[in-house]
Amino acid sequence: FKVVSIPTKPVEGQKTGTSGLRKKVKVFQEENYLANWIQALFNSLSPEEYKNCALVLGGDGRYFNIEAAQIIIKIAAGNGVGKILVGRDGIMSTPAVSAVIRKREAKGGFIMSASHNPGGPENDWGIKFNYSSGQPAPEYITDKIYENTLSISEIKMANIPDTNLSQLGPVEYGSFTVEVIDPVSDYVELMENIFDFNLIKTLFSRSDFRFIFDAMHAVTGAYAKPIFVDKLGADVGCILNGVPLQDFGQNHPDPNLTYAKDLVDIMFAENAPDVGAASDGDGDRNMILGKHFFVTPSDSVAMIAANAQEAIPYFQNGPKGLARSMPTSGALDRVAEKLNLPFFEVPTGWKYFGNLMDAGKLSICGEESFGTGSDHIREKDGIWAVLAWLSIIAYRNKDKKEGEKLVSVSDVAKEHWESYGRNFFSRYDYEECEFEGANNMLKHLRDSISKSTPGEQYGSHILQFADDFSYTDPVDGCVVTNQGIRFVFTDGSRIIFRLSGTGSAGATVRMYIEQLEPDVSKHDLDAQTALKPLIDLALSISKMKEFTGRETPTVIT
Ligand code: VG1
Ligand code: CO
Repeated sequence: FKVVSIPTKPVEGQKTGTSGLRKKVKVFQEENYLANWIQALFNSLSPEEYKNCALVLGGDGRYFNIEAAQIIIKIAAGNGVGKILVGRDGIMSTPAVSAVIRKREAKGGFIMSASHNPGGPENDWGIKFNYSSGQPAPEYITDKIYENTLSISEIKMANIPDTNLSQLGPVEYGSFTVEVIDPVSDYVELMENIFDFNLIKTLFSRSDFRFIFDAMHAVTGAYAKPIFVDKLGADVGCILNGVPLQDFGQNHPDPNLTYAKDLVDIMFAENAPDVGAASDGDGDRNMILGKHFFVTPSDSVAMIAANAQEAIPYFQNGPKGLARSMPTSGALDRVAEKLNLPFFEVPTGWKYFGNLMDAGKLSICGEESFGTGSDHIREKDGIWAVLAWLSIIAYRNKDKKEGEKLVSVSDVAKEHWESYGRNFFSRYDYEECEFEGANNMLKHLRDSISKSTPGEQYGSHILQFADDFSYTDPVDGCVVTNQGIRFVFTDGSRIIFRLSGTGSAGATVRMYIEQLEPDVSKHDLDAQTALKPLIDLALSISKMKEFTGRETPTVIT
């Protein structure tokens, strides 16, 4: 095949955020917009990182993925890539891409997804690049890509025909091969090696246990039936919204109390199932519900960590270390302390966990934003988290006879709070605010932290310190700054503010509130009630309303 050189000019604004480049579909459809970024990426890697090597390509099934896949394949061929392993119909979840990169020793992979952002012609599209151990590209690579987007002048594209993405198997063009692979099988095999599938199968076979999974018309629709139904024997009716759609059925494919409303209604109805779960657009997030019970993600990772060794074969020698993102609650810290494990607090975004895992310092980690995972891959993993909870419930009930009362999700959670205390947690999102107001609010907060002094009284709390979080990677020494403004109090409560790095319009302000409650008699309080005074304090410290003009948040979790 021939390589055609296409002249091009730089376009503004191609800097990646917390997780890849996300814009409206219409922006990506502008001439050379995607092609420029992909070429800039190749310009940022050294030739040995891609020439004659394999790269993986997958996506969450959203609108524009099929066109985008063809562009990416041709530019990869034009730059001398040896092989592209692409998921059938362009489908592959984020965790599965990470798994396939690792298993097939590819040098990296592309994920066509804007994750939990809505899809369709009027909504969002996105692209992420993952590196050779399957982790999101580190900042020095994404910075380089951005620099190269500012000076790009040429796109190298192979003049090969469009690939039939529905036809499994390899197609060769001289030195370049594009192979359409089953997006599910490598991933399922990995899950079977991590969990005791027979244990979960026994739970599913009980007449007194019911499970429900909401794929939100997103990518886990492709994984749910092969895993929950075909392998584990669940009833096929347990899968809601199981067909991936280009517009996710016009919903936000975001598994939280606001956007996974169908599932929440079912789980809080009178005759609710025992375990309910959902995953997001690209399959890396998860929400776990018990009957009439919501497991807040910060608790979920702590509870998985506390139960992992006994319930999950992969962790039979105990986890090596635990980690969470900075705004995630301190529930996990207490587990690390009790199990005497190394513990790390990293900035928001999964890319910071990878180095710790590669260095053998970290096994289980999570984020408050419905992300949970382990070192089996280098991404957060929605289905993994669901299987982890199913394993815990299955293990706790393995000796229970039919009809005997089962240990429920809420029993596991309440027992956990009893021994560790409960970290009440809530996040308020103010989506699509004006940039100016949001930035001024952050400026005001930076100003307040510089004037604050430890020991000061804030409501009923005493300030331990206030800062703008920065992180030094203990493995490679890289430093990142300005990762979120935090007010940390002596009683373990925290108030945190940061701006989102994943939106495609305006500025999204996130406010995180946490308070530790050791008193068991208060554990049954609703989080919003328990946190009310601290929330009011946070709103007044930040002058939220004054700066953003918002009376109420758009999403509360
Ligand atoms: C959000 C979450 C963050 C998560 C990121 C990507 O980022 O807060 O914890 O890692 O999304 O998740 P931000 O910058 O908007 O707060 V996903 O499922 O979009 O890959
Ligand atoms: Co996601």
